Amino acid sequence: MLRANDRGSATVAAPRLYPHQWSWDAAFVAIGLAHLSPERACTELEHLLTGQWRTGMIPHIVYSAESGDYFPDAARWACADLTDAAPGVPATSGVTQPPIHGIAIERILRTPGGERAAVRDRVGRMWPPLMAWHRWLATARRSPITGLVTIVHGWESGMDNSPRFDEPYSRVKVPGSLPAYRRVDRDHVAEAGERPSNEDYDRYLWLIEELKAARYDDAEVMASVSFRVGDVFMTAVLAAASEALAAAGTLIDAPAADVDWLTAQAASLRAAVGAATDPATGDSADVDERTGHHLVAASPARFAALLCGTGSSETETQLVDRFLGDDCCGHPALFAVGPPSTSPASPAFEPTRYWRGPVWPVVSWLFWWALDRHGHTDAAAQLRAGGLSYLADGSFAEYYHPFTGAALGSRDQSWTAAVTVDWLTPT
Ligand code: 9WN
Repeated sequence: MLRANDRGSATVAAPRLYPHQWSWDAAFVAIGLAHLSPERACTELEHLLTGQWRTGMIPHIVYSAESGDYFPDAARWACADLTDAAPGVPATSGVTQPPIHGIAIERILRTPGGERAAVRDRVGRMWPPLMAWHRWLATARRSPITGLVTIVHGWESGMDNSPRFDEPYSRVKVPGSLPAYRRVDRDHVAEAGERPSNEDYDRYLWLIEELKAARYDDAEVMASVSFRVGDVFMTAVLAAASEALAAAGTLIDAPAADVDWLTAQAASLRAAVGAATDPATGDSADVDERTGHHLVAASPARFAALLCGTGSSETETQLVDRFLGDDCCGHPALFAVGPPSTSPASPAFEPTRYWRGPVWPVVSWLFWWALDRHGHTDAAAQLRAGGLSYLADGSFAEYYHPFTGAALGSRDQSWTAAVTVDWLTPT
């Protein structure tokens, strides 16, 4: 399936619904491809980097000139028309996505074949752009108040319509001047209840207009866009990826100053996640940077501290128990162990709607990876077994019904296939 979605040097996120390259999808795809060919895994990330902005931002979509059937298309973003920071070719979107790439880079190097000189050389050539990416996140996007990575669009979180963002989105007012658009996504997912609502989409599209008005200038965007959230999940992912990239750096003899900077960043990001975590419950909360409100939501982002580690084995063991408990992966009605995108115990839970209930295999994979890395091997084994139960139907769906295990959303989703390859390959 991954080969069927391969367009030569990039893999489409899904053949019908997502016919372009997405940023965090590409990182997961590279993790899967590494088992088939570490060189092809490098190609995937190199292609993504052709879309990198001069600022260092890796955009969330790198558009392919051949397949246009996705909205918003490149013309709607108009990035290269509005800023010199964006490349003209390939065309890209104007927002970013979770920085999983450092994790992919370390895994490529540690997968059999990753030690080959040709692979190390290619990672070495990607090193400066990857450093620029991490430095951009650290400078343009870290809140001086909370230390969290700030997102300016729900799409940046990767969990677009999660209840995490209900409150900040309620403050995004869509004027009548929103340019008309047609939802192409609904051509590919017949069930309206599996996708975000039309009201959500109006807000998504209005935020693009605000970003365009700011000409995608980082400082102007921070000052003017009406959605700004300190994202605790993204912050924890960046901490974990910074640490993984530092480890990769030592494998390829990258400059020591870069490795030290990444290690220090990881520590400071972990501290920011710690500061956003309630010591009584262990829940981490996003922060609405416009109001200072802590946004407590029953999504797996609550367990962000598990992704980057807490630094205390006692706290972490308690948090693992809660993560595997009734309110998350171990809810008694679940088809198999896995973090539902919203807890069934929450009033916001909708079992089939996108990030408001279904289980997403890539999220299970990410927590599995982190738990395994931090020595919680039994918990990790439960997540892997549960994840594979959802995947056993062979549809490689985008997400799954948490109670029945039925495939939902897009089919033949590349990142779903990629994590399956990774889970099934003996190490
Ligand atoms: C918008 C590609 C992407 C994922 C996101 C997921 C979904 C896009 C959409 O698909 O988002 O970026 O059109 O709904 O939410 O996490 O990267 O698979």
